[in-house]
Amino acid sequence: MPGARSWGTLGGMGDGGHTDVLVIGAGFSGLYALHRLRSRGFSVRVLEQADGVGGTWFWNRYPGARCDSESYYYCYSFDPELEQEWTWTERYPGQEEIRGYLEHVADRYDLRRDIEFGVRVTSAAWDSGERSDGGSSGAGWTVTTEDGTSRRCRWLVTAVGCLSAANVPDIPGLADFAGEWHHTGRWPHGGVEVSGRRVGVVGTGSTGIQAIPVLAEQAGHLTVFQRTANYSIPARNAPLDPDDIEATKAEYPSIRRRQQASTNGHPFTLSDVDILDLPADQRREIYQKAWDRGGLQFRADVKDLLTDRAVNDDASDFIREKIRETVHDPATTETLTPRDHPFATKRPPIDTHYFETYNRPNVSLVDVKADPIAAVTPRGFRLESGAEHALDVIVFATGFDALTGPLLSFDIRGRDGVSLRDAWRDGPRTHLGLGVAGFPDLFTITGPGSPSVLTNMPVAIEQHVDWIADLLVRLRETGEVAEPTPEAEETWAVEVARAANATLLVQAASSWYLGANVPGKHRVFLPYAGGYARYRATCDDEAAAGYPGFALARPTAA
Ligand code: NA7
Repeated sequence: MPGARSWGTLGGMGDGGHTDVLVIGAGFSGLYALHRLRSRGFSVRVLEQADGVGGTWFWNRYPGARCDSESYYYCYSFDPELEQEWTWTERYPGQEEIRGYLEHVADRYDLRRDIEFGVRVTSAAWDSGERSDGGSSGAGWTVTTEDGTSRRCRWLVTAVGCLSAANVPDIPGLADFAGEWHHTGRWPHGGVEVSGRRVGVVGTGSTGIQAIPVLAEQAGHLTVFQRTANYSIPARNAPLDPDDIEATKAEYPSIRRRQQASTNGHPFTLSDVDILDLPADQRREIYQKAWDRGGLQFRADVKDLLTDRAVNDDASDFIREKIRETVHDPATTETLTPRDHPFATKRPPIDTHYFETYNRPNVSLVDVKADPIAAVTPRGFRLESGAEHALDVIVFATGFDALTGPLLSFDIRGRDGVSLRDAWRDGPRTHLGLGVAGFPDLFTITGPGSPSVLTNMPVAIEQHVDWIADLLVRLRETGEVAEPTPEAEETWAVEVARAANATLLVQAASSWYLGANVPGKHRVFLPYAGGYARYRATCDDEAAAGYPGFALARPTAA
């Protein structure tokens, strides 16, 4: 076959081995990519900067760190035996338990022998492999790590996560702070001593809302610095009952079918009730039931919540009323009441006693939208008004440079040495979130333009990896180099924008879905909001049609 070659013999590994695929990252994505690609006959190496597996669950060790998806479906589905042998202990898995699960997966599928830990990638550059004598040593990627060593592979797969580049606010004076400060996504492994100390938390997203009640129980005094008031639904976490665990295990095939057919990768049944047609008492009954059940399912229980502003206003009113009922102090209640965005247009947190925490005598709330943080002094924060807040520990629960941040944290260069940073100067462009024009044989698991953070991540990850694996099998057979076409990228950008604009999601001006949380970041809706099932069907159509969105070129034969 013209151009066909054994890419597995490209070599270049420091240990003299050979690799077809380099995967960057050993979280949910990287582990499954290694397993799946290995099972399809590829040689694979994973480069991971941490000392262990887990990705975001390796780093996010802040007090209260827990998944908002329920344990029975926040897990892999690729192996029914794994589903049966692993037993979750709580409704929502905590960080330690998820990390334990991923360690189990790494051991069970003998993944560690192909993972290099403590290795930070600094650059990746593609070349066509064409030699000056007209021959070719084969196209591929050269991946360089912090220690200066390089590895060569045919295909590069990024499994760097969507929420892994910490967003630490650039506040003047931080370096001079006499206490200690930490970002929740880089929490010290030995923990942080907060007992009896004055702790300040900046941020009331999902992370802050999880951490605040736990920190409040330990701290001498906890001050929350809130920029945007947030909605939250009670999680109602609890230990799992052994009978429920068995019932769930027996139902896994149907749970998985529902996830695959869903909008968000959750196995929830969407309500078909037009809620505004109902009288007030019946509407309230529906909201109350969803509130009592708890968790992200609240969204599924209210039809058109994210597409009809009147429906959303009604549901948002219910949550605002719950905040009023829970929080005792009227001024605190007012500051905590979200008014500037519809419910769930920013990632909706779920909580354990979040609003109740503001009734504690050792907790206070500061509105830093009204009076922003001007500087960090050696003693704490100084606000623009001149007010000072003395602190021993600052906790930045300030989120992440989402989706694009992890991919731009190292230097990726494609055809003609063009950098991804330059290619994405006016915002990210991808085909299906999986590849980028000008970057041949690069595949981005949960990249911008994929449903990623709008879905239950393991579902999206398995779909991406399986799809990429099928394409790589074809490329191995044909010897083709694959690269999205600019036309396909344009078509997909239009579809990503259309899908977002069909929802209320674009109405949250300060949302990280739009890149609005990072100063200077290009504003564009980053994930695909058209729904997981629709996205999967689009990917399947692309494959069935022979990948029309990709230029598939044969390299020069050696
Ligand atoms: P988020 O959801 O981005 O929340 C970050 C919070 O930090 C949010 O309340 C921000 O306010 C606040 N923030 C960010 N920068 C500042 C500055 N400079 N000053 C004051 N407040 C600030 O991140 P999370 O870690 O909570 O959650 C990320 C995802 O992880 C979550 O959605 C789940 O998918 C898991 P803002 O709202 O921008 O005004």
